[in-house]
Amino acid sequence: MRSDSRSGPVQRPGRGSLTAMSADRSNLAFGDAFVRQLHDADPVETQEWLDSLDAVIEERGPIRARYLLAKLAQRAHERDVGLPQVVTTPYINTIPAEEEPPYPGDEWLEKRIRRFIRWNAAVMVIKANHQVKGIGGHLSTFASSALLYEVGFHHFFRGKAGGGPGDAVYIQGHAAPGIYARAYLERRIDEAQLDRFRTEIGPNGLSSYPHPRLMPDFWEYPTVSMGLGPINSIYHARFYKYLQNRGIDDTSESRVWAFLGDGETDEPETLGSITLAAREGLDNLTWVINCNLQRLDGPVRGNGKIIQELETIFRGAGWNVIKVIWGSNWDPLLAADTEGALVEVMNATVDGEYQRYKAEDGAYVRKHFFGKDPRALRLVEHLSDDEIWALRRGGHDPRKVYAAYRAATELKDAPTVILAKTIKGWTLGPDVEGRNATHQIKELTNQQLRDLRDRLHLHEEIPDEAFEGDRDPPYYRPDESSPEYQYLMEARKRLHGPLPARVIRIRSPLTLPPADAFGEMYAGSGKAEASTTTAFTRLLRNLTRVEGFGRRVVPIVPDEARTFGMDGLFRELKIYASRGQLYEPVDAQMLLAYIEAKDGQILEEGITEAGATASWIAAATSYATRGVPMVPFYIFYSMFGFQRVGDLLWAAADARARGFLLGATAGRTTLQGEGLQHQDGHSHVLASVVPTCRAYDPAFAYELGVIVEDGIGRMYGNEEDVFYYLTLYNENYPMPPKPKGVDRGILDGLYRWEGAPEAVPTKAAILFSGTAFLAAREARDELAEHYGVAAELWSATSYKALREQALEVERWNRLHPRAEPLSPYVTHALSGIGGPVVAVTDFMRMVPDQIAPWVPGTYVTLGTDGFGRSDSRPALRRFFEVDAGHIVVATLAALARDSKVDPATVEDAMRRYEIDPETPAPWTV
Ligand SMILES: Cc1ncc(C[n+]2csc(CCOP(=O)(O)OP(=O)(O)O)c2C)c(N)n1
Ligand SMILES: [Mg+2]
Repeated sequence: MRSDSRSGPVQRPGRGSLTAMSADRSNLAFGDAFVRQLHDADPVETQEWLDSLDAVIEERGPIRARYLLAKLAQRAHERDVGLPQVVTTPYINTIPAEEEPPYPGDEWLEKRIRRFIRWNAAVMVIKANHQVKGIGGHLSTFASSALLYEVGFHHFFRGKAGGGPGDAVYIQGHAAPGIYARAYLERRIDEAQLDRFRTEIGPNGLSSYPHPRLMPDFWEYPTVSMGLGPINSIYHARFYKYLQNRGIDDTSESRVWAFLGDGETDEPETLGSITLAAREGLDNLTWVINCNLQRLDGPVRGNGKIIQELETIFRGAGWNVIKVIWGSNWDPLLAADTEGALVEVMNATVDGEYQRYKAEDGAYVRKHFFGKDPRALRLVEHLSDDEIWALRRGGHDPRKVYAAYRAATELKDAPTVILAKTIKGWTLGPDVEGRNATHQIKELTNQQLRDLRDRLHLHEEIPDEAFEGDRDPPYYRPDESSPEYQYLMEARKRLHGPLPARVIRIRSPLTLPPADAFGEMYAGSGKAEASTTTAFTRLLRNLTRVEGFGRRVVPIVPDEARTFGMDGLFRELKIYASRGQLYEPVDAQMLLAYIEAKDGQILEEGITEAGATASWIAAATSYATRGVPMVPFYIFYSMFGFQRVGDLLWAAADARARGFLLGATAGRTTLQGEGLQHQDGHSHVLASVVPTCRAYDPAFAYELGVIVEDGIGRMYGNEEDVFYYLTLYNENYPMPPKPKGVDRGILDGLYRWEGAPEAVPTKAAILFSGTAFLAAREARDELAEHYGVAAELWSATSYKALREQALEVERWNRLHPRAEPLSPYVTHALSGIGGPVVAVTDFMRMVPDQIAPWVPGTYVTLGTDGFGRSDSRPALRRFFEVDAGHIVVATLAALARDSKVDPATVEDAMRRYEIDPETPAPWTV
């Protein structure tokens, strides 16, 4: 293909030569795939154009030729000719110097403020490490991005004072020290707090990273697990458009800013949803990628250029890309570079070299960078080595950064990414700047600190005496009457107050649904069979119909609505589509038609569990971000929940998310046929690790109703920062009506569902959850009929809740040795059984094992440990040893241990139910 003469001479990508590289790439897309398929209506004319081009290349060189082609492409674009987009541009700033707006601030005062902040951030981390060896903290991330934040703080980020929700700013986790340092200047935190950076046990502690769970009045968005901030920011911005388009809240005055690291872009979550942002035209979203060319271990792309790589990806995805590579003092050099030699050197230099330059000096840069081309070298003849050294990177130049932010915020219909080139560890001195180890440096010697003080010109503020005797030098904040303080505060006043600040101010209260919204759940299904999934769909529909509340319900699905029988909601609630429906759907005539609408309520996220979870987080934190509580129900394959997006759900808990997660098609034997990758027997184990997740495994529609009703009350009435995980099954059976007096037990995790058959002497209890109810009930009947055992049936809706309550009681007892010991709920509830307790679940035994220490008497658990596989429900239940026969045998074996039945009885049951003791255990095969 490449040798085809029609596509022109093959250009080999020269080492790092971007011009060559981009020409080569566009040949592939443009020359081959496009031109070869077009009809040449006038070959003579074509040849004339080609000859002209050849002549320009030969006489004026490739740079002139490229200019002319670019100009032609520009004109073609202006005249709507429709050419494929160029995705890579030369390694220079996107905004030319002459198009920069004037800087609106006082550059000197802003520089002074930055210096104070840089100083305090460094001293805070260093002091923390002197106080507690190894406590950690980061100096160089913020050192590289200080200006990126500060331009935002002085000129862009809107706060919440005055009642509005302001902007949402996702701060890079490792930049936290700089944010504290600014808050200190603003008098929002004091020295005592700075001294407690990373010492959170006790009062006044500052958390290592942004954690709303730990600093609920300060941090808003957890970001330190790389990749999660970026994806959350996209869905956050999209959720603002959703609120706007549905007429629920005016979000037009809020922007979502996300600051991320260049290394962080390797996370699939970072780049995985960027096309959504472009497709949805999220002009309320601005990403600032701090391209310091380094990650933790070393260079991000030593052999390439991360900025160029990201430019291609983002442009290809439809984002507006603004590269901020070179500072203002490069402008005269670039203006003088009439032959394009300097740009060529810039293009040809790889990041590993750029990093090295900044760890050397001006003479080195002259020789190794400019020296690559004699014409480039001539451009800097008039500069001293020091002046060459002072040539700045774009991300450290306020004018360049301001111009980029301004352009980003003025653009309509597309998200913007700003690729800002910086130096990791900037201003921290030659031992830190650009060094591969810079990320983890958290201490500076007394001398290094003095040097930092000198570099920041803080001699007056931090005099020499401050360093005497190897003391930690003090923090510094200018007096309230100082011009710096006045300037800083004035800017924040103009922009509606400080930031970050997590303020819960309900601007649009939610009316809770009345009890009768749950009536259908409580009535039962009579003789008709239903699954808990269909019950949930009814409940969801009923809730969306509740006047005043229904509009706040946000159903979220990742391409599984049909799987869960929710397609019936498409017509009634409609699927959210920011541009409405531009086509007539194939099933338009049908009742269950796929209806999209601009004010649609359902968020149909497509096949992205990470995206759908981020979407859920956006809705689940709307009470805080906007003061508009929304009630999200995110329903998904339970196997693709915690297992797939566990870290996002952890971040959701950190962010104090409130909402419902529904793990459908739950269970390792109930979802028949699907096999190893689909059958979930452990999401309740994974859910058990999240402290604020209330996890339930209901068996009946009424249990579901009770849990959701209580959940809405807790989260939206009582303002509890918890969320719910409920598993739903797809097996049908008649849903019983709600018995009297069971609500408390359902919520606490356990209640007696049915007493034992009377007049049967031997006692036992069977605890079931979810669909294990069926086998439990059958086993109860078999035990009574064949073995004279009277087993009570108990529904165990939440082992997690039982365990947490028991742990609390146990702790109380431990710490109150003189008091009469209290009894955990589970112990108390099961105390009157008078026989063994057998628990059966469609999840791993680890789930019921959670309560083992507190069950009185003999306790046996049956569950689905091992890999799932495809087969029928009866075959799977036999295989995993959770069918009625196995429950009977387990109950009798427990009774035999307690010497209440003879071992021969157990053997008899094994024969009756054809259980072979030599069968290998399911988790071993
Ligand atoms: C998911 C995850 N993996 C690993 C880490 C550990 N980690 C913290 S910072 C860092 C490097 C960050 O590099 P970059 O994104 O370029 O940020 P910079 O500090 O250079 O601005 C790593 C690997 C993490 N915080 N989260
Ligand atoms: Mg980096």
